[in-house]
Amino acid sequence: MFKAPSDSSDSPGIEPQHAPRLAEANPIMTAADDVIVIVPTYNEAENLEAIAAAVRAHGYRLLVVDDGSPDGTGEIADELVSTDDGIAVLHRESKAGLGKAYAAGFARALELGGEVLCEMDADFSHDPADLPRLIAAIDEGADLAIGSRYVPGGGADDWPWHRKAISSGGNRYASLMLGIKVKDATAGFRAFRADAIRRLKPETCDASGYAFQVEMAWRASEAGLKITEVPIRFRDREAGTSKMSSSIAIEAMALVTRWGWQRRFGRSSRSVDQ
Ligand SMILES: Nc1nc2c(ncn2[C@@H]2O[C@H](COP(=O)(O)OP(=O)(O)OP(=O)(O)O)[C@@H](O)[C@H]2O)c(=O)[nH]1
Ligand SMILES: [Mg+2]
Repeated sequence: MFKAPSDSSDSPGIEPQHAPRLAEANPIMTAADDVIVIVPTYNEAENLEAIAAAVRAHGYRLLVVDDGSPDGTGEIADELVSTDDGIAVLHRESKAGLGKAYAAGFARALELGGEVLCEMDADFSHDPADLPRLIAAIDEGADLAIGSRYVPGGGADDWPWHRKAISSGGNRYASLMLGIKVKDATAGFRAFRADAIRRLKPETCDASGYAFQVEMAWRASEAGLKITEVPIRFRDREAGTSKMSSSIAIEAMALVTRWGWQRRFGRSSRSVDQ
C-alpha cells in the first residue's frame, strides 16, 4: 500500500509581496511520487502487469480500480500490490461504469495524498510514455491537461472510420450543446491538479459511463479552470476486449442532450459548488 502523504505544513513561509512569482520564473516540478495514475480495469488480465510496469518505470504511483473482473484482473492487482509499495488497488463489487470507477478512484487518490491525479486506460491506447508531457502541462500552470486527438500533432491513426466518426461527432455535439471549447472533450487520458478534483467533485457527476469525461471537461470549463490540450496519438488496443457498447454511447448522447437543454432553457448549468 502507499506511504502516508507527507506533511507540507512545515514549508518555509515566503512573504508574498516580496517573493518572486516562483511558478512563472521557475516552474515547480511535481515529484514523481506525488503523481497517482488511476487505471480503471474490467477484464484487463492480459494488460495489467505491463501497464503497471510502464507507470512505475516513471516513478509515478498507480491506483488500479477494478470492478470485480471475472478474468482475475483483481487478483493480479493484489499480487502487484504485495510486491510494490507504489501500487494500490480499489476493489469494487461489480461493473458500474467507467465514470463511477473514476469517481471512486479520485476519492481514494486524494486520501492517499496525490498532488497530480491522472486518468489512463489499461489497454495501451494511451501511451504511458506520454504521461510526463501531461504532468509538465500541469507544472506549467494547467489545472487540467487533456491528452487530445484533435489538436495539431494528435490523432487516432489506426481507428476504423466509424470509430473516428463517433468520436469526432460526439465532440462536435458536446461543443454545440454545452459550449465547451475543449477540442477533445471525450478523451480519457488526463492529468488533474488535486485541487481541481476537490473543486469539481466527480462523485456528484450524473454520468456512469464515458459521458463522465464530457461532464468533467464541462465542469472544468464552467469553473474557469485552465485547461491545456496536449497532442497524443491514440492507438487501438492489441490485447483484451473493448467495453464500449451501444448503451454507453446512448447514455452519453442522452446526457449531453439533457445538459444542453437545461443550459439553454432551464438551470444555466449544474454548478460544481452545489
Ligand atoms: N473499473 C472499471 N473499468 C472499466 C469499466 N468499463 C471500462 N473500463 C476500463 O476503462 C478503460 C477503457 O475501456 P475500453 O474497453 O478500452 O474502452 P475504449 O477505450 O473506449 O474502447 P476501445 O477503443 O474499443 O478499447 C479500460 O482500462 C477498461 O478496462 C467499468 O465499468 N469499470
Ligand atoms: Mg480502449
